[in-house]
Amino acid sequence: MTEWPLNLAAFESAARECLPRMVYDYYAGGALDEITLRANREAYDDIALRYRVLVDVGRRSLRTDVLGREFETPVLFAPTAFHRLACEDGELATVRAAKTLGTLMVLSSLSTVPMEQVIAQYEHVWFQLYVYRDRGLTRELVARAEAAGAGAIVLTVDAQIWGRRERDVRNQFHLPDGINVANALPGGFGDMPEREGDSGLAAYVNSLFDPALDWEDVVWLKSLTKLPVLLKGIVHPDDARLAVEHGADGVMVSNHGGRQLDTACATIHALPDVVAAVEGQVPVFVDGGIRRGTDVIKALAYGASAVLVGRPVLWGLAVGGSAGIVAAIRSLHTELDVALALCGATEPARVTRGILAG
Ligand code: FNR
Ligand code: LAC
Repeated sequence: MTEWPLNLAAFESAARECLPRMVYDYYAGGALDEITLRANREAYDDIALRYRVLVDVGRRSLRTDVLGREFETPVLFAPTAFHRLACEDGELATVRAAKTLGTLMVLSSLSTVPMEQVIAQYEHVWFQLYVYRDRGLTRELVARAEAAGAGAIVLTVDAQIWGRRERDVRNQFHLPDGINVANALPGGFGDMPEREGDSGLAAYVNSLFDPALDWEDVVWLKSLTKLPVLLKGIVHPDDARLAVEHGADGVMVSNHGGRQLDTACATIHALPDVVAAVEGQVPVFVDGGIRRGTDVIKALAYGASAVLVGRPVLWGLAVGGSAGIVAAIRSLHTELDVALALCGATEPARVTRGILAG
């Protein structure tokens, strides 16, 4: 493709054109009535910017510190499953894009390329963990990620039971032949059952992931690894406090992109209380519905260290592989750069709460 879509909404439209219906629906969809899915995005529109003027913004940068490392941008890649549904190279294409952009990639447990191959491509990959009932397999996943060179473990805490995603039920979502849960193949959990009349992924998760996960498991996970452990899927300030108490090295405010508990609050509304609760002891990140440069500014203003995007990466991947992701995320960077300058800030770290009206 010589001319890329103009913005992330246009990337999504182009991706819808080129993906099979079952795949597009799996990527795009949310739980039940998709109220949270929409709220994540729309909540940003209701926050107004009270910009500053007459600041010299002639020299600007998007550079951002994440856990002591400097990245080219505050826009990180959220973990998303099954990239080979969008592009033959799958997660290998994604990690190449992360490297080109100088950002961080969080690799899903449900990768369709073995984690070792992905992590070998780039020094800034974190591994997202789903805890299997089979704790031996879980321990092995953590050990493999650490041995392969992952920089942190991101424990997803909002998906012990699968949200009901009606699009996937209707489409009887399953992995086509030749695509599997590559990280779990040695454990014998690489294949997803095809269930008549239901989502194959829901069947996989509900039978294999551990619904008994609790705070003691955070301590257990910390004991398994020297890597930082971040918790993804927190929206309540009391949980943010508990996360810090149990040794979490960071918190990701997320509702899984509206795919789990429908009518859960928009993440940008949950962010300020979580930031207040952790009292600067650990960094706070946010994802969900970030589609415009101004959305990023608002998240930073509420105290996020950086943001993550999920679906925008998948749209770029579907439209143009690795180059497509780079183009999609660069469109967001362009908007962010303009928004920063027009808010009177020269870099993400200089965005303050004062630029939010009200
Ligand atoms: C996800 N998400 C997710 N999260 C996670 O911890 N592990 C995973 O494997 C996945 N898989 C996944 C697949 C797809 C198709 C989507 C859309 C999302 C959730 C993801 O990390 C993130 O929280 C949301 O995608 C953020 O919202 P946006 O940016 O997609 O609106
Ligand atoms: C999802 C997963 C895999 O949301 O987390 O589909």
